[in-house]
Amino acid sequence: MNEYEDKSKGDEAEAPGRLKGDIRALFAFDIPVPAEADERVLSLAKARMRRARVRRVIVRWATATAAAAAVIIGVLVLPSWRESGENQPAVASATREDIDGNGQVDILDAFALARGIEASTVEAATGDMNRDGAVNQADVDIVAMTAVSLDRGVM
Ligand SMILES: [Ca+2]
Ligand SMILES: [Ca+2]
Repeated sequence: MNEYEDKSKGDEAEAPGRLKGDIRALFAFDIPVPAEADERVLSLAKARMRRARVRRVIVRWATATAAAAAVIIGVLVLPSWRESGENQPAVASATREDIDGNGQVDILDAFALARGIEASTVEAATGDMNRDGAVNQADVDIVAMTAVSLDRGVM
């Protein structure tokens, strides 16, 4: 039996006292570190943490800016682009179903005709789509069906 052998027999083995002392001596550092070196290491670590913090702020700011840009594009730019007619079906502006006269037949024309009927401001010459002599819901339905069928033709 040499001096490093474990003499304990229980489940919790424990290193003998001399082995513990030898291990401690092996890993004990007694190297003097100048205070300037300590300060330099500390300041380098702080500078590195500051740069990492700035990077995180920049990433968060860029993410928020991208999200805001997406919202702005979705809310402001896309509707005006749609209204510009670039992706609207080419419909003859002289169609009777174009109630508001903007050159396109869409569901807003049906809505405008329905409002006109409700306010009794539509004349038979402009609102009587089926030419039955009356301006009523049947004419609104014709305008709505025209708008829907034109939308389907685009897709
Ligand atoms: Ca129209
Ligand atoms: Ca009619």
